[in-house]
Parts: sequence; C-alpha cells; structure tokens
Amino acid sequence: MTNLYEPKPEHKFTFGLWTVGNTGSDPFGAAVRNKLSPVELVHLLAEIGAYGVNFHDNDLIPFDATPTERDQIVRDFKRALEETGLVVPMATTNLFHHPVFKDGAFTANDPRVRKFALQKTMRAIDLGVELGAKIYVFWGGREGVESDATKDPTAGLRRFREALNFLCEYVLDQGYDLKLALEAKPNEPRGDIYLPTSGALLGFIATLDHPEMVGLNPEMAHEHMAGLNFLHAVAQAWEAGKLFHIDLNDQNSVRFDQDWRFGSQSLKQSFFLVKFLENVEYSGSRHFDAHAYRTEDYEGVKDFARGCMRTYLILKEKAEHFNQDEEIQFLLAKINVNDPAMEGFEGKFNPAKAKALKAYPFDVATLARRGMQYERLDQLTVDLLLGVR
Ligand code: GCO
Ligand code: MN
Ligand code: MN
Repeated sequence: MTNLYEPKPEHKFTFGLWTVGNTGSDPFGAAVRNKLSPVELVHLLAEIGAYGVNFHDNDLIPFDATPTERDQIVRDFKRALEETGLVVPMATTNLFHHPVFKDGAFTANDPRVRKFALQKTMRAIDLGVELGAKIYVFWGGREGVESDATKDPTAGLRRFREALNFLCEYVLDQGYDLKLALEAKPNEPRGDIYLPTSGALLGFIATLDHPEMVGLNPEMAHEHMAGLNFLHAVAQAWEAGKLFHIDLNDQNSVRFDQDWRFGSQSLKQSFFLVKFLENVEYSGSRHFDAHAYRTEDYEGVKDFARGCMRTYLILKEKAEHFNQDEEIQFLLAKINVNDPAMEGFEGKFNPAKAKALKAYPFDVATLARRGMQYERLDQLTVDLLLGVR
C-alpha cells in the first residue's frame, strides 16, 4: 500500500462499534467471530488508522447494566479513547433489538413503549454527549409495519414528529451542542419502514418545531435498496443544508441490507459520490456503516475496514484526476454551453422577461440535432476509473 492511501485524522474516517464488532450472525446462521469488548474495538480501530468511533447506547452499555457497571464501562472506554486519540463524533440509540420494540419505538401503538423509547433515548443522548458526540443519529428500524391493518400511517408520522420535537427541546433544555440526523431505510427489519427515503425525510423535517436542529444521515445501501440514486439523495440533502452525517457502504443492487465494504460493488456510483463530497468540501465524518463478510476472522475485519478507507482515498484521487483532466473538462465546458442570448432570460420572473421569452425565435431543429458527446465523456470516466487514463 502506498502512503497516499493511508488514512489520516483529517479524512474523518469513522466506524461504529457495531460495524467492526459485527460477529457475522444473520437470520440463518450463528456468529462466526467472538465478541470483542468496546475497548478492544477502539484499539482495533486505532491500529487500522480510523479517526473516530460511533456507537449505539447498547453497543457500549448492555441493556440491563446497573449504574455502577455503566460508570465503570464509560471510564474504561474513555481511557481507551485517551490512549488511542480516537474521538466519538456520533452516537445513537438502539431502539430495535429488544423485544419491547417489536412494534416500533416512537411509533409503537402502546404509549408505554413510546415513552420508554423517549426515556432510553434521553439517557443515550446524555451518554453520547458525555463522550463528545456532536451528531445524534435516528434510524427508525422498527418504526413501521408489516400490515397497514395494524397502524394508521398518519399516526405513525405524528408520533415520530412528537418524539423528535420532545427530544429537540430536551437537547436545548440541557444546553447540549448536538444536532440530530435522521436515517432512512425502505424496509428491514420491518416490512415497510415509515419515511423510507432521504427525500421523504427532508419533507418531514420541514414539519418539525426545530427544523434547524435536524438533518440527515443518508446511507448508500439504503437508497440502493429502494432502487434510487444515492448521489442524488446526498446532493439534495447537501443543497438543503441537511447533510449532517453520512453512512458509506455498498451492496448488490436492490436486495436485503448487505452492508458491504465501501466501493466493493458499485464502483462508479461510489466514485461520483466521493467526487461530490470532496468537491463541495463536505466536512463531516465519513462513516462506514458496513461489516466484514461472514467468512472473515478479525484479520479479515481489519482488511475490510482498511479497504473502506483505501477505496475512498483512491476514489478521491480519481476525482482530482477527473477535475484536472483536460479532455473531460473541455467536454464539460462544451456541454454546459454558454449563449449570451439566453442571459437575459436567466433568474427570477418579471413580466418583461416573460414577454420577451415568449416571443424568442428558438432554432428548435438545430437544438434537437445537437450531439451531446455523453458517450465519450462517460467512457473517459470509465477509462479513468479503470486506470488506463
Ligand atoms: C441498519 C442501519 C443501522 C444504523 C445504525 C445507526 O440498516 O442497520 O444502517 O446500522 O445506521 O443503527 O443509526
Ligand atoms: Mn444499513
Ligand atoms: Mn446506517
């Protein structure tokens, strides 16, 4: 490996305890790796050069830990962070694993479950903030249904909104420097999860009491599960000022959530994504929400994690080549043709502009005949990605 692709803190590469700590169990098979402690996982991440570590409350503190046990675990974890220099940019709540959340957390039909979810989240926010988190993620894995006979979807939305409004006020009341980032997923583990895409979440955020505190944590595999273009979701979030965090991974098209190593499958989409993040100078974490194949031992887990970062850095270098490639840039300039006659029609409406535009004699036949050279441009991109350019 060349030094060029060596991860550095400024790259802001982060992993969840649940990602490198994934033991490989799935609905069909048992764990294939022994469970490592949070402290061991912090050291593993330090060894491979990660910048930060994120966690669900229960990745760190078991669901039934006593307050004394909690305090000891937090002390040990803090010491591991100090020893390694790793930081905790993001934290989140596990509102999906325990059977109590089988019908959802904030959207469950039972009000006691909904309030328990709020209690658990307030405590988890306290924990995240104590460890330095500035972003708090909400992934509503159980917030949905198998059958719409069971829940009024508008009630689901109202309950989710009420919970987020409550939690924003909690954050403000505590004086925490914390932003909330919502993560969409179309399905799995529920048959249908409410607010299934990043676009749906953006619409929903606008209905909250504190929309300025709430943004997105889009995940590549989740948009691909919905058959969507992840870059477009990310661009919309960015353009709306809502790209608070990002979950990078990969998967084999429209399937179950495979959570593969970043860039392992959709190289071209991954390239355009990295190019976008770097071009707009996105400054948040590059979080890999993925895990190693079930075939791997912990050496393989390190290979997986190193691979995520290495591929990101290679694609970043390719993006710089794309930006500097004279032929590519020439074609882009040509495509984005500049006609001074159109300048007067740009921008906002005014009646005179509309009148002039209505009367303008466009040469539609010539416009329609114009070849765009997109085949050439795309092939140049492919050549560049395949390393022959
Ligand atoms: C998934 C999700 C989760 C969340 C995590 C943090 O499909 O399991 O992507 O991994 O990202 O719970 O919110
Ligand atoms: Mn996922
Ligand atoms: Mn995720």
